[in-house]
Amino acid sequence: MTSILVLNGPNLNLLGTRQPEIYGHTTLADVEEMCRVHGAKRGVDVVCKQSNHEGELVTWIHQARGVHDGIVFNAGAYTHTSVALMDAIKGTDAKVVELHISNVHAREAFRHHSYISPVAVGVMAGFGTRGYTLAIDALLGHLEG
Ligand code: CA2
Repeated sequence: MTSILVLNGPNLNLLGTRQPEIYGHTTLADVEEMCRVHGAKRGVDVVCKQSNHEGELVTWIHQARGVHDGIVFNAGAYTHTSVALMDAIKGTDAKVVELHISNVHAREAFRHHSYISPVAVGVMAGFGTRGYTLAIDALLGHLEG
C-alpha cells in the first residue's frame, strides 16, 4: 500500500486559531483528518505529524526512508532558512511535495526563497488548506509516473 507522510513544521499547530485572514479557519486536526479521509478514498495510507523543532523534522524525514513513498511537507518558516531540512530530503528516497497554505510569492521578499524547492518534485502554494489534498493527488500522480 502506498504510504504518504503529511508533515507540518513550526507554528502550524496554531492553524485555525490565529491570523485567519492568511491561513483560514481550518484547524490542523481538521486538515489531518481531511488528508486521512482523502487517502482512504484513494486506497493510500496517510500518516500526519507536526513539530515545532527543526531536528525532530530532520529525524522524521530520515525515518521516512523505506516507510513512506512520499511526503507532503509544509516546513513553515524553516522553508526559508533550513539547509538541514534540505539535506535531510536529499538523504531520503521519499518524494517530497513542498506545500504552503498562503501564496508565499505574493508576500514578503524573505518568503520568496525556499531551501525545499530545489529538492522537491513540485510546489503547491496559495490554495489554502485545500492545498493539502491537492498536494496528495499531485504526489500520487508523480509516484504513478
Ligand atoms: O503559507 C504557509 O503555509 C507557510 O508555510 C506558513 C508559515 C510561513 O512562515 C511560511 O512563509 C508560509 C507560517 C506558519 C504559521 O502558521 C500559523 C497559523 C496560524 C496562526 C499563526 C501561525
